[in-house]
Amino acid sequence: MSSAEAIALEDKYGAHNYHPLPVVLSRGKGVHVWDVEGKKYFDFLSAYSAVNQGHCHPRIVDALAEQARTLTLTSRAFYNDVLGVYEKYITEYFGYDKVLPMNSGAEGDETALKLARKWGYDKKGIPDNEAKIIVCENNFHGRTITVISMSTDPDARGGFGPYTPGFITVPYNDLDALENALQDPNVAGFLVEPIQGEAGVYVPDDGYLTRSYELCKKHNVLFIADEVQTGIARTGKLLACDHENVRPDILILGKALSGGVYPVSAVLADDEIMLCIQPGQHGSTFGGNPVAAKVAIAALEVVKDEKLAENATILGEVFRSEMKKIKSDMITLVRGKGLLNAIVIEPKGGKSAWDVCVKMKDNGVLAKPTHDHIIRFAPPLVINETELHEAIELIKESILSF
Ligand code: IF1
Repeated sequence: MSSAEAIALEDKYGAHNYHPLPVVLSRGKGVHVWDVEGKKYFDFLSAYSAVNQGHCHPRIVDALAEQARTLTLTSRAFYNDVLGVYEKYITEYFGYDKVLPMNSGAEGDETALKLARKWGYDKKGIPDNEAKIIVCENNFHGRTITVISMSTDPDARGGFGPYTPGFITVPYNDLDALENALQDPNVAGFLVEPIQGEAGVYVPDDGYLTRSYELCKKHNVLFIADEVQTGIARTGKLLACDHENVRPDILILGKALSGGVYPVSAVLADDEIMLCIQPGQHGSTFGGNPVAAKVAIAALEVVKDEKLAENATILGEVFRSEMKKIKSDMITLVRGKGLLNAIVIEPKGGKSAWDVCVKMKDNGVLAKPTHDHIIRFAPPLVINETELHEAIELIKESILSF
């Protein structure tokens, strides 16, 4: 199949809910992907940080294959011999009493919202149906109706009303605004991305997470961290919250929890919160299935065994310093943490971030703009220094070609 044929099929038979870069991929291995014509690329998007362990990591694929031949799905109507082992492994791995396993990141956020509201009613004594959740402007937490009800992005939320009520929006990285919003006694939780990914890799001021957490505790409000994109070693620590030693009351994981091999998400919390949901009050057909459980264990083992967080810290520094050396008036800002980075592109001669990404594609590096003028760079965390320098040269060449 040619690229043109594949694109035509998707255009004719698939919903038009994306506008992909014109490249048709057919194989992935480690930091590389190949298109149907056999051209090789560095993947600098990693499926939005779901492929932190590298494409088709053998240990994770083997875990998938072995369990897929044994028992794929029991539903939670019955027990199985894998889920409990996974639940023990992941709760000890992140240091929480319990986990509620789901599939997508959005389901993880929805689960966290239900937990926070239920805790608000059962434990904080908020009057029924009055619970509020504080969220940040320019957040991204998924695409469901309730999740976009929290969004301030017209593209994400426009045209899908009516919206779920009960959300208070504050500016990101603004402690005064948060403290002000926390005066409302009916606030159950504060949901925040430790670094705002989709917004363009906004790294908050040092201390923002710590002070936010402290303000939440002062007002008996749950601190809920959405680490779907920033978690699993992406920012140079196992969790982005670890940079400030903040332990979220509710932790939301997804994406690289499976290394991009299978849809796996998870919500972790201690008993006081988690046990507010009782049988029949939440669930999912595939949530915590045996294949997801085995895949997630393997994906988490790889993170530790291959020291992906340490590698992300070291190579993230290299990447940002090299990006800052590029002599181009198109680059107005370089920011990020670990291997979650972005450059802000000033359009030049009618050329935009999209044009830079198309040029990078031609030069063998795949990345995609977010919000028109920001290019996010997030290679798999298994990248080594030689590969990073090779990719940096291709990125430089692409930008300097304008
Ligand atoms: C798309 C964005 C990234 C997320 C955070 C929850 C979710 C996401 C912090 C939901 C998902 C994905 C969704 C995908 C593109 C990508 C994305 F551009 F949309 F915003 F990464 F920044 N919390 N992000 O980043 O997880 O339900 O997708 O498994 O929807 O276009 P999901």
